[in-house]
Amino acid sequence: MPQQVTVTEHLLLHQKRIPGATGQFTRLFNEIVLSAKIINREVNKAGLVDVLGFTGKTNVQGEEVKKLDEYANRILIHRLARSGVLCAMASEENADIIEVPHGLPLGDYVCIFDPLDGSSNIDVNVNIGTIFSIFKRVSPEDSHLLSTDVLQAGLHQVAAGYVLYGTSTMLVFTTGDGVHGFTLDPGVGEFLLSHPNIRIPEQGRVYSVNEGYSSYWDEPTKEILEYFKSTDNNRRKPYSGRYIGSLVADFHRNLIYGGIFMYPADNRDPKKPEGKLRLTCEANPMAFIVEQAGGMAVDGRNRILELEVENLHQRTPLFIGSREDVLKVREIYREHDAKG
Ligand code: AHM
Ligand code: MG
Repeated sequence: MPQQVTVTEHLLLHQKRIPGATGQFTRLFNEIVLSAKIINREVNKAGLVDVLGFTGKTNVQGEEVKKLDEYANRILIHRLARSGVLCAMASEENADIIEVPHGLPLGDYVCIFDPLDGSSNIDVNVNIGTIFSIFKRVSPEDSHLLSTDVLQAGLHQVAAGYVLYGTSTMLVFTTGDGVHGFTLDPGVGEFLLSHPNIRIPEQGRVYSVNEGYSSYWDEPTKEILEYFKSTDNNRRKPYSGRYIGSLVADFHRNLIYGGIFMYPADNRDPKKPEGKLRLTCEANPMAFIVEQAGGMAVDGRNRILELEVENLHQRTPLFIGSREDVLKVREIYREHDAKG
């Protein structure tokens, strides 16, 4: 009979290997898992009940917010606040750091999340996901929380992961000890280990980018695309183009099959020269996961995990995926920089 390791069992094993572990992290993770199951239930009902459509409101970045985003956000904030192990949270949907309500117990962890990424896909039954990133506070436990506790470089993440609501629902995460994937068995309501020790292929065969924006790109990005499409690349044949427009889904496919996801800088909107994706709740967690799986993530020139975080909703260009493909991106940027 197969082993059927649940995510909780997996975490307890992990905890045993950490000297001085208090169980706080496992408690936090259990709340994320429970939130994911609740969100999954609502996502699955989305086509049946009237949770579809716009709320008519916009989030802090001026984008339309749909009801399921709000629901997922509320669930995560509610459950995580009650975990007793967090000192602060931050969400893509909230302008500021979210403090744990007065009177609830506090802990050392900080959790940053995108409650429902790819929400423009909700109405058409296309995959969406939840992304999370976990840090430990750096200021002393009993002192006042500082913004630097939340705005830490991705390098300091202690865990990161995503939930993919798809044909089956998966939880993929790292605690710095490889990347492991769990699939939700809806019959028993548990995430079961289905993809232990995921390794991304060294070189992919897929590129994922919104090519519709190519006239807004800088020269290196245009050249990068030509490279992947040409017969004169490492593979001696063009890569396949695959773009869902849902980061979690595009990333997950590339993680398993190999490939590169790109959301480059563009000059479409002078207010967003860094592209669309957010460093704290999208690029950093995915970069931690991809590196733990043997891949790479850069903004073109620099490693994502080393970027300085200046504000919660900072955006960054993102090139992420198989090592050889991301190295090529960096090489093309370097050649352009050398030419001046
Ligand atoms: P969101 O956080 O508002 O859902 O936006 C992020 C999503 C990503 O999932 C996806 O990679 C990207 O937006 C797609 O953007 P575009 O439609 O510009 O290609
Ligand atoms: Mg998002």
